[in-house]
Order: sequence, then structure tokens, then C-alpha cells
Amino acid sequence: MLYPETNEKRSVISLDGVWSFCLDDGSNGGNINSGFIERNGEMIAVPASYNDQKDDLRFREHCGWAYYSRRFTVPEIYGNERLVLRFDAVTHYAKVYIDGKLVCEHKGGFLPFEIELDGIVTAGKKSLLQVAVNNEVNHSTLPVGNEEGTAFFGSDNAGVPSVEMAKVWRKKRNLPNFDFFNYAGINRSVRIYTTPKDHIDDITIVPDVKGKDGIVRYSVSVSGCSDAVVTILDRDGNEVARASGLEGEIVIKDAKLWNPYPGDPYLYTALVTTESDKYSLRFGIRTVRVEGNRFLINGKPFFFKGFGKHEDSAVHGRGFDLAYDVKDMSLIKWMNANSFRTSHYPYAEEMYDLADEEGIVIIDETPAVGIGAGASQDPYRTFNIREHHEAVIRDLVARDKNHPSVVMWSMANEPDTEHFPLSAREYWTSLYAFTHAQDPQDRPVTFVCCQNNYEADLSTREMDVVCINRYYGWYNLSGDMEAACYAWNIELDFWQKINKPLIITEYGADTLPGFHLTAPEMFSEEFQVMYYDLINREFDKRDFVIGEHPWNFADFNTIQGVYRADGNRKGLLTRDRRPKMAAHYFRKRWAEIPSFGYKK
Ligand code: GCB
Repeated sequence: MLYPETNEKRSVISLDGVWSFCLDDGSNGGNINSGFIERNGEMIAVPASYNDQKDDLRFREHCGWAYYSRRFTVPEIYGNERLVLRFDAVTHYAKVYIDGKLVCEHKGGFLPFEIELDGIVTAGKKSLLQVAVNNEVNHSTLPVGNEEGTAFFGSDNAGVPSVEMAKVWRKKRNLPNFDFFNYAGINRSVRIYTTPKDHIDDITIVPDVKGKDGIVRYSVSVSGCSDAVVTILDRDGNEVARASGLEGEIVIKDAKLWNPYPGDPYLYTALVTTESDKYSLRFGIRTVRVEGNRFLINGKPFFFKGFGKHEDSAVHGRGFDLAYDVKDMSLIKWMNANSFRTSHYPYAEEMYDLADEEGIVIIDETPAVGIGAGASQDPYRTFNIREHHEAVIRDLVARDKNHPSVVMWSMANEPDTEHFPLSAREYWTSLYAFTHAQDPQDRPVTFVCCQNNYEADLSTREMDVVCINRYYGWYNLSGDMEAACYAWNIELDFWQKINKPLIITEYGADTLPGFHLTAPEMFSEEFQVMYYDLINREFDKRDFVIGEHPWNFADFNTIQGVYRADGNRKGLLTRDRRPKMAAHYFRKRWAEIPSFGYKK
């Protein structure tokens, strides 16, 4: 799927701004025709989550439908163009109405969807756009919500069996099976873009390297056009190669490769023109391959220094904020990191563009978090998620396939692979094959495992790279770093025998900025530094540990509960991006660890 672009042939009309908004009172079920929206509308900013924009628990805790509404007019000059309405992300379920007519439904809160406006909107005439948004999470959504009445970190069932408690709860509530706030609404931009009637639908680029040359296999899908010319421009805009045809192979002599930070992330532009349309796509030439227990980028062993992140900031919630994205990129480089995982959902497209530009490597994750955790029945047989999971992977790859920064797909975070190991293995290995088949670049595929009983888990070892989240010294063996390091070594001995590359995708300790101790104990800044320093020394002894991603880049908001004071505090930075001592610690450590060749 192409990102909207303005050029000689195309233009973009932003529908971001202040919309009218209201929460459902439980009586409308996502339908917009009762006059309810007109009677109850109040101002809300788009894009942004609605939860923290008002000073009222009803917005924060809302569960169910909410309604957005605004009017728009497409300028008359676009009367002969194809018009497409694009939502970059609506969380988690959207019903889109134009002039009272349902024109689209979309499930999944983190990927774009589009509506062709031909026959629906007339240029020069005012239209009413209304969006019903549902934020419910359950056993058929990704991320997964709990249906049995137990909140992940909730404490409101004090001593009462949760199933009993659920009966007396008066209001409907979400019980997320994940540790980040269930921010909802129109979280990313809304636009109408124009293209000529005969137009380019999609472009796929598959780069390779042969000796000193770059090889670019491409394909262009079109509607109404019969041919395409692809011109490759270098960074300065000079033509370096050209081909014609809807698919083909282009050789770029003495190509400059896209290299991760602090190397040069060289980007070329593929300028695609047809008889009527034009689109320019930036891409990089690089290779990605797993070999033995190495992860090779451009044929050299790469070491992942970076983070699990979140899209999370005050007021905006999970709403798109370009300034935060730019700032985060700056901080990633300031800490001498080279990578991050889009934990626990696909991020805004703009972030991937920045990563391409800065040479920051991405592990691209779906929103499949919490599958089965704590479930009493086999989730792979009882949850209705497979079809949706495949749709999300298909759309994720279609959206992000051309980004050089994306080097691996993560199908999920922390599914249960331990209690129903055989059906888990069947689910994950078949989805692994499905994901590989979707990707024209055939990047490595994984999911992130958290099972304490890692020997019982038969799925993680089947992935291209083993990714594990572990909290020895925090949730278990709390504060006892000697025991934590011992436990780490027992586990690393196990993975060593599996003989695959391993990335520690999460480890960390909640830390209150400004809380200092001379003898480091939990929650102090000194403890966080000691925790990482001691554990990292163990990782350094193991060649197959090819990456360390402390959890988390920054403090973030989550569901309230006894484990969480003002959110999850495991950030190396505070939520407003100020460094804790551990940020300085990693900045120094990673200055001495090269992106390539750290582990031979
Ligand atoms: C995990 C989860 C992450 C949580 C983290 C924690 O394993 O993947 O979403 O936030 O632990 O801090 O508990």
C-alpha cells in the first residue's frame, strides 16, 4: 500500500483537526442515525486518542462505541480525479459513514485502510463524514482482551472470584490482556488523496547485492495503465539507472548500500511514471539473512542495540505525534542504539520513514499480544483469531515491505506456548510459513516468547531468531541479582544448544526517577543500572546473544493496578523523555559496541 504523496499528478487533503465527538451510552451499537451524535457532540482533536483529552473518567475508562463527525468539501478542481479517503489507523474497529451511508468497516487498530470515493462524494459538494469507533478487546481481537473477568494488572476483584465479580459490575469494561493503556479513537491522520483515474496502485522493490552492484527487482501494479517507466535516482537526484515495463530487474553499478547507524543509510528513489500517473518511492539496497547463529545485514554480523518502545505520550495517548517521533529518533542515536521493536503493534508509517533515513533497524511487530496468557483452555482452539491474525500480517507486510529499516517480522508478543505446546507449535509454525510467503523480500520471521518454562515451549525454537522477554531480578528473584544472573545462565545454556541467534527483546526494572540509594535496591536509579550492568556481562559471554533491547525506551501509560504507579516505569527515559541514570549507562556501553562484528 502506497503512502499518500503530493506531486504533479497527485494531491493530499488533510482532514486532521478538531472534530465533533461523543461516547456512546450503550444504546446505539455503532449506528449513527438516531440523532445521538448531533445532540451530544463535543470537540476532540484528530489525530489523537480520545481518552486523555478530557478531564473525566468516562473518557478514560470508556468501553464500547464512540462517534466522530465532521464535514468536508473536496475542491471542484479535483472533479476528474480519483478520490480516496484514507485512515492511517482507527483503534480498534471502525465503521465509516458518508452522508449517512455505511461505506466501510475495518477491524484492527494499527494499520491503514482506504475507501474509494467514486460515486460516494462529489467534488465541490459538502459531505458529512462520521466514524463509529469501538475499543473493545476480547478473544477475537488483536491485542487480546480477557473475557473471563480478570484484568491483567487489575486489583478490583479483591478476594472475590473474578467470574462472580463480573456479574455485579454494572458497567461494561475492557479487561486488556496486555500491559499498555488501551488508548482508542482516530489515532492517526485522516486524508483524502487524489490520483488520476488511470493510476499506479502499488510498487514492490526487492533489493539484492551482486559484487559491487545493486540489483533491484521491481513490480508495479496499475489500474488502467499499460506500461511504466522506473527511473532510479541517487541521493542527489541524478539518474543512475532506468527500466521500462510493469516488472523487471535493474542493475545499479557500484551501488551504495543502506547501512545501519552509525553507518551511512544511503537511500535511492524509484521514480515510477505511467502515461498518466507518477509516484516516487525511497528505498535502500541492503541484504538481510540469518546464518547459523548470526544475523547478517549486508553480509556482516549485526548486533541489535536498542529498545522495545511504545507510541505513548501525555495528552495524545497513542495518537500520532511527529515531533515525538523525531525526538525519539534523536534519543535513539544519542544512546548509541541502532534498533527498536515496534512493541506491541505496527507504528505510524512516518516512523519507518524516519528510521530509513537515520539507519535505525526495525523489528516490525503485529498487535498480537496476549494470546492465551492466563487462559484455562487452549487458546489456539478456542480463540477466534487466526483469520484476523493472517489479515493483519498480510496488511502489515503490504504496508511496510519496501522499508530498508524493517529487517524482521515479529508475529506476536508473549503468546502462551507453554501450556498447549503442540497446538501452539502448529499455530506458530504455520503462521511463520504464511508470513514468509507474504514478504517479497523474505525477511526473517519470529515471535517474542516469555515462557518461564522454556523447555516445554516447542514453538520459539522453530523461529529464524529466538526472541525472549525475561525479568529475572524483577518479577522473579526480585532484587537478588546474584540469583538472577545464575538463572540467566541456566536459561542461556539451554538456548545455546538450540543453536540459533538470540535477541533479548525485553528485560528491565521499574525505576522512579530521582529515587537514589547508595546500596541499590529495587525502584532506585542505582538498581536499574546495576541490574543492566550485571546481566549485560552475562550476555557478553555468549556469542549467540546477538542483541539486547532493554524494556522500555521510555515510561508509558498502562492500566491502573497494584503493580503500576503512574504507569509502567521501566523506561530508560521518563515519559517526557528525560534520561534516567540507566540511559547514560547504555549510552556509554553502546558507544563501545559496534553495530557490526561485535560477536564474531
Ligand atoms: C512484558 C510485556 C510488556 C510489559 C512488560 C512489563 O513481558 O511484553 O508488554 O510491559 O513485560 O513491564 O511487565
